[in-house]
Amino acid sequence: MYGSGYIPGLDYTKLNNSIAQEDPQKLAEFEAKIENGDKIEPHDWMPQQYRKQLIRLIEQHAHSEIMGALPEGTWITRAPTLKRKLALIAKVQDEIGHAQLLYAAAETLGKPREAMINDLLSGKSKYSNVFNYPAETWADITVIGFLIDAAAIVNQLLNSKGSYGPYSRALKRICAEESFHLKQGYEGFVYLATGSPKQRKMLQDAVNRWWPPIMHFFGPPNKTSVHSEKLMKWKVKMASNDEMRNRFLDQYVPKVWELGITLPDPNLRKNEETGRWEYTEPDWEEFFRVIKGDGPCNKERIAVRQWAVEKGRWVRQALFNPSAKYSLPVA
Ligand code: BYC
Repeated sequence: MYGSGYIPGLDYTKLNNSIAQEDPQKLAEFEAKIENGDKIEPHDWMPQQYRKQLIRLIEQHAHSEIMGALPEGTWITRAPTLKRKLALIAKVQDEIGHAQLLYAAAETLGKPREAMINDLLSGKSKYSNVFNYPAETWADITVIGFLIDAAAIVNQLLNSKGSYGPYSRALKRICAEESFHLKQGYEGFVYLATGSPKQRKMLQDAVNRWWPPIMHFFGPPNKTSVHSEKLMKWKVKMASNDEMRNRFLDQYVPKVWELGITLPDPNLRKNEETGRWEYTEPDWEEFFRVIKGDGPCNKERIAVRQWAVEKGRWVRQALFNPSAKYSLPVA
């Protein structure tokens, strides 16, 4: 009922976690291809666990894009100027487009889109922690546009060099658009940081609120990351969670500090000898609570998606099965 790139013939629900039963010859050839930097394409042989992990990760990424549009979407009607309203509408539209690209990439692995949406609604599939927090003021939109888009670009630029062709190509296109969002976000951030005392305070408060979720964005520390080892071996993930976090801090903390905006961590500093950033570990218990569905906005976000599924059903029916009878929703 959601259409597009789904390749039938594979029962994704029967994928298991074991590589022990894989044909060793095929596995060796697959790993040699990856080692060589070749791309894996949908019809190539791949271990069950590679397929399963990719479905999990790409699907989670797609869900994050549609959920990410929600906090931003709540500010379209309240944007401070027409210029900013138009730019925000365009950005939200882009994020939904990213989800379309990513769902299509995940479908090439055998999971139908309807199943992905059902798993999002039931809480079986996760989406990015950051989108479970409210956007309280216009400055929150600016922080999302600058720092969350920046964090996403660090992750996506690296993984666009990954081994699975459809994901890698989707990420390249997404990064081109995200780079534009980042410029837009940074411009808005500089505008508030160099504005009136009230604007600066609004921005500083938003940065303070968003800093812990942004630190969480790259996932738990390496030593507790569950999937990194396998994903990095198979070049799905091109850097560890801590490495991505470090790259983000390296590129963006100086940009925040040079505007006189502070970050709510007294231990945040770059160790010039090691080149690594030192920081207070964010509250990882909060992170796990939020991604398991107990964040400030989880219920609200899922309810909006549920509403969209119900209100859009007749459109999907009309598109994919035009001769069938369908009923228009009552306004
Ligand atoms: N949020 O073993 P680990 C955007 C989960 S949207 C939620 O290290 P992995 C934008 C993880 O799933 C772009 N859950 O995981 C849109 C696992 O749980 P399960 C968002 C997280 O996969 C609109 C457990 O924690 N980007 O830019 O090796 C407006 C253990 O973690 C998170 C993506 O989605 C998290 N932050 O690495 C503006 C990138 N972190 O599944 C902007 C795609 C970890 O075993 N995802 N978990 O139950 C990835 O690259 C990887 O999944 C991660 C985590 C690096 C995030």
